[in-house]
Amino acid sequence: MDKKRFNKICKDIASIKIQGARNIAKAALLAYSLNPTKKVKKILFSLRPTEPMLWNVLNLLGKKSKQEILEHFDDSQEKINKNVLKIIGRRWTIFTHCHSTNVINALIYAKKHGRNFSIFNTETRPLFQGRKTAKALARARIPVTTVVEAAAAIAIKETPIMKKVNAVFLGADAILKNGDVINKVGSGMFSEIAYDSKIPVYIIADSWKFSKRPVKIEERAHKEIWNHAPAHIKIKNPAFEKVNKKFITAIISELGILSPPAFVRRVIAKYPLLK
Ligand code: RUB
Repeated sequence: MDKKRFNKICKDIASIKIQGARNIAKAALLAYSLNPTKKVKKILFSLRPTEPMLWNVLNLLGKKSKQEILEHFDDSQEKINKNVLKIIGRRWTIFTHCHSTNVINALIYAKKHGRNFSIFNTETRPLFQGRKTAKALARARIPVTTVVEAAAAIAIKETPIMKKVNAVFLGADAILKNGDVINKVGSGMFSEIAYDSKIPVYIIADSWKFSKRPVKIEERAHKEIWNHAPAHIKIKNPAFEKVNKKFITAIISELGILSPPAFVRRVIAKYPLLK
């Protein structure tokens, strides 16, 4: 195997240089196909513990070809884009968090298809993935305003442009069999704020993020929050958070625009091999 290439992919996944469920799964597929052994699979699974799309993709290899799996990523994104286009209203303001390729690609597609909307996004501490999102949207000429997470309630409920945002769009790392979703920490809190203000919350995600198994929440290095913190200060750095299905208006995937329970029924029927 090309050890140098393999190690570089692992390092980039672990350090969040490669981030987001979809990019991680694609990169892991590439790394695994360099040397498809049980040991390599175990190493790849351990890099980001909250990523069922990574497990699903590696477990499907053998039952589906690498080419078929790669095609799935693009086909499903195309269908997601078309589904998202159906729901974006005129002059909407949309709130989003962290960096999700499923969300960003759908927004760029909507812009290209004549939708006029603007975005509020969070900077996403501690690693600032929100800046990546803001840059990608600005490059696509989508008006974007970045806020600190602490300003999220203000941004969601009373933006300077409109009374409140029209919708919250979030990606997903995992969609669980009870219909709850796991996404970047903060997602649960923002969804609850939106729910209380009767603002719809859409999860925009490839259905291969579905997991029948329980999913562990990754706890990341404390130094991401406070490097060289004085002694006796405890730091917690959970990377993800559950979004209760009651806050979710719909999961928009390649399978359609579905309520969480309807999504779970559809994904199990369509992809019985997903674990
Ligand atoms: C990224 C994150 C994204 C999901 C979905 O967290 O929470 O919303 O992974 O991304 P991190 P995508 O930066 O810790 O990986 O739509 O790209 O699959």
